[in-house]
Amino acid sequence: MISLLPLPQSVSFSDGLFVLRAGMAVEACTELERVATWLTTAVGRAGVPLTPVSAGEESRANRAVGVRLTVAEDLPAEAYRLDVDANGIGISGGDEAGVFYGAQALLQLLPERVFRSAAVADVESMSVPFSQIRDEPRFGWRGVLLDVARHFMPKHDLLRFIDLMAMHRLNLLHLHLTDDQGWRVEIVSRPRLTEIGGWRVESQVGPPPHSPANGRPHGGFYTQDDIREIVAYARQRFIEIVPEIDIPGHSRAAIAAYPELGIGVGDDASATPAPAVATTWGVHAEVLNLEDSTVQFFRDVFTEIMDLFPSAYIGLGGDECPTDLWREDARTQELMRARGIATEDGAREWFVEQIAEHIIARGRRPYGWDELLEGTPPPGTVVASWRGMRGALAGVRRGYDVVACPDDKAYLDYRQSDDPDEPIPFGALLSLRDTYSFEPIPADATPEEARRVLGGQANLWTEHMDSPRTVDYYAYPRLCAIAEVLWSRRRATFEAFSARLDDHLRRLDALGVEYRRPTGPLPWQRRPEVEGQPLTAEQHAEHVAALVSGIAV
Ligand code: TNX
Repeated sequence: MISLLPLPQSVSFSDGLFVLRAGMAVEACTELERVATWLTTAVGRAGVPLTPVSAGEESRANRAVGVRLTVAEDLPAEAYRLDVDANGIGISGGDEAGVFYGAQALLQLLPERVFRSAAVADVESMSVPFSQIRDEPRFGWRGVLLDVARHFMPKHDLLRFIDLMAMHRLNLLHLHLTDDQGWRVEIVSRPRLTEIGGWRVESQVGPPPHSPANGRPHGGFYTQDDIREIVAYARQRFIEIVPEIDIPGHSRAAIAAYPELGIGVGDDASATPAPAVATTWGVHAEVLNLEDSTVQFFRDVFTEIMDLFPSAYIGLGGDECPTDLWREDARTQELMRARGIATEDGAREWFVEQIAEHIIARGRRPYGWDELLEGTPPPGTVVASWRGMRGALAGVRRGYDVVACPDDKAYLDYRQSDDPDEPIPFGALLSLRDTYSFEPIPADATPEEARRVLGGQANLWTEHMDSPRTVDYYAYPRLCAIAEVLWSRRRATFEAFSARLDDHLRRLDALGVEYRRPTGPLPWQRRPEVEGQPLTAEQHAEHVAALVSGIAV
């Protein structure tokens, strides 16, 4: 039996094999040309060259049709049907994306060598068991956050990351592009953001505050053409990229580049030197000031971002914004009085609102962290619940659409086991089993409230992932579990999931993914020199409860 992952709504196999041979046609209507080309390329490079042909085209007459791709009016968006019998392989989808997901499922029915980049056997055919699959996703927001700010991911590796997402039918990449430790996207009108903000002199190795630094510069950024390329590449794989520019906290890289955005930096006697791009992790005190010019600066930044990213959602952060500098700064207090802002928390809400309104005015939806619910974000704002599920419940009750990414189920920077060899143990224990128990709908939500849960996402914060190889280790196989939770309309037992995963890992092997082995880290995946800072479940729960107490449910 073949293991499919994510688990389809229904699947049945029957006796018999269809043999897909070199030279066979992949027949598709014009609307499905992109998917036909994608499938032909995937199977072709693994050694079975197929030929895409238009449905009804003459040239089809002299070719056996191996695969037929069609759009089916009776299926909803993203749903597909896959039928394999003696006549060949038929994939129909409710839309182009549905057909693409059917094609992804087909690859899993083929021998795992289809996931290699070139032929490894002198056989120009692959056999497919007779089968029937009916499938449709549970959620429309099947996301992953990738933090390219803490550690930059080179473009080539990001494209590979997108391919792996598509294989798991994840459809939304939340790109965390800016933070205290780096600014990773070119902004043409403000070049210093990447010239200065795009690199730091060294990095902390291990959890803050006490881990040592490595003395090694780190940097990198995507040019606007890189971004256009990445967005188009993702779109071909039915993945929407949602950019995030984090304001008004997590802004030290921007302030390092343009000190006039910060607090207490000026030419009077009280001026302090501009901060450098942060070299340590954790929450930093530097925040944006409340000047009109600073708001305008970020309106301009978001305008360029919205021109680059066609996404319906635009991330503005809003998380972890310390208010001490605002409280202590006379000019900020003066601005607060002038703007009728009573408290420093109100100052954060005010700043977020200036940018949120700018996003809404351009027909997009603001997207930010659950700290936004400590205030009242504009209607239409989408809230990501990260400090457990409290933000998700509070959000839906107040009429907001939410995305679930509770840290205790979906933070893939947390340690995968209690094994003393686990690299840089950090946060609570988040095993594969834990990720598979992730449930995006808050337990107490009514059916109407549940409809406001757009879906969920895993978050890959990269403080402790200094290379794409390490991202592989933290992401896989836990991301396989989360992908299944977000896609599948039925939940298997963890044991049944694990059994399918064993087969699925052979696919990841063929692709060269350096996932965490079920037996633990390989010797070179360990970091014995870094102490880490594991928390027990109790310590972690206490920590989160204190953080999230500002949100009323
Ligand atoms: C909290 S989640 C953060 C990130 C860190 C992460 C580490 C969120 C909105 N903020 O800045 O990288 O914890 O686990």
